Amino acid sequence: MESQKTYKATVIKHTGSHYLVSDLPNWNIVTCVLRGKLRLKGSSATNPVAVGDHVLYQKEGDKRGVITKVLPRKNYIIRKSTNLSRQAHIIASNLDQVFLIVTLKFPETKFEFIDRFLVTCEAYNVPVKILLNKADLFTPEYKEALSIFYEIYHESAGYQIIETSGKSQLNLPTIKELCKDKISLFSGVSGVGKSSLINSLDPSLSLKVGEISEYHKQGKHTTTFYEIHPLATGGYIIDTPGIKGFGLIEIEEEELSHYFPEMLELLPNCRFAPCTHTHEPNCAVKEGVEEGRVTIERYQSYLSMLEEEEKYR
Ligand SMILES: Nc1nc2c(ncn2[C@@H]2O[C@H](COP(=O)(O)OP(=O)(O)O)[C@@H](O)[C@H]2O)c(=O)[nH]1
Ligand SMILES: [Mg+2]
Ligand SMILES: [Zn+2]
Repeated sequence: MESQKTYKATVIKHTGSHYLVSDLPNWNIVTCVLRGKLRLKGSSATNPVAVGDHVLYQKEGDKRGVITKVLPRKNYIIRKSTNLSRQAHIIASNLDQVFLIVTLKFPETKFEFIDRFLVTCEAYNVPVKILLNKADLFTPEYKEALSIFYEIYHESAGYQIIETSGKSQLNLPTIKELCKDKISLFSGVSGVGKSSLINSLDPSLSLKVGEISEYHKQGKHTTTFYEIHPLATGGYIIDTPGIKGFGLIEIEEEELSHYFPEMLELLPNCRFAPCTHTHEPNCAVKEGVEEGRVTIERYQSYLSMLEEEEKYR
């Protein structure tokens, strides 16, 4: 039999049984299924094909096709399905950047979540910026909390922080500019205003706001899936439907500190290599904590991740 022509495309949506693929930057959508044996191969991930994947497919009629191959991923964001689970889920792949949306209150984003997410971005080579959202709520009483936040994540850890508000439109032109010609994932826990912010960037998307949290959805059929949306002002964005926590995956104990930029800078000066920066003498990271170059909050997150990783050994 003559071998069939294959086409290259990007997965823009996964709906359970089907994958919508498109020849970006065009927007010709073809509905695909997976070739059977593709399901079996591959990693520990529960999903063999993720949004953002570059795939090869064969046409079956005009608007239908069969995915025959997933091309190597430039990067991806992966999370444990639940905290106790060994199974992992690839959220999205081939990302140019991630915006981690966090809030100080309503809801308060836990440092633990932020640090786990940032570690995953570092481990899987995804550039990340922090959007401190709902900035319209920042009354003078937030001054101290804000300065602590900047000290931990900007001054010490080195991340860029941009204050945003979908409500007051704060810094939206900056975000639009950053999104141009790129594929960006907007992530963060439920309720921080991701969908609202994306709607403010492009009202034509009209994403659902105030969705129920992951916790309440458990056991029920859910219709929220990851999806790539074209932004009117250029670029593509992926919203994250309600996540509550973030379980780390496939990170070795000895390399964990490499994914804390402020520790990575110091660890060549540790006496021992590898050093876990816990019990070892002459540890540059522990000295960094004492001198305040590494914040105690991030060091504690590091220790708790280390402990958790040990549990699964
Ligand atoms: N004060 C304020 N509330 C916001 C803002 N953005 C979203 N919200 C509210 O926060 C809740 C959750 O918003 P949503 O966009 O669904 O958050 P998501 O779960 O992260 O997608 C809704 O009640 C929104 O009205 C904002 O910039 N300022
Ligand atoms: Mg949402
Ligand atoms: Zn050390």
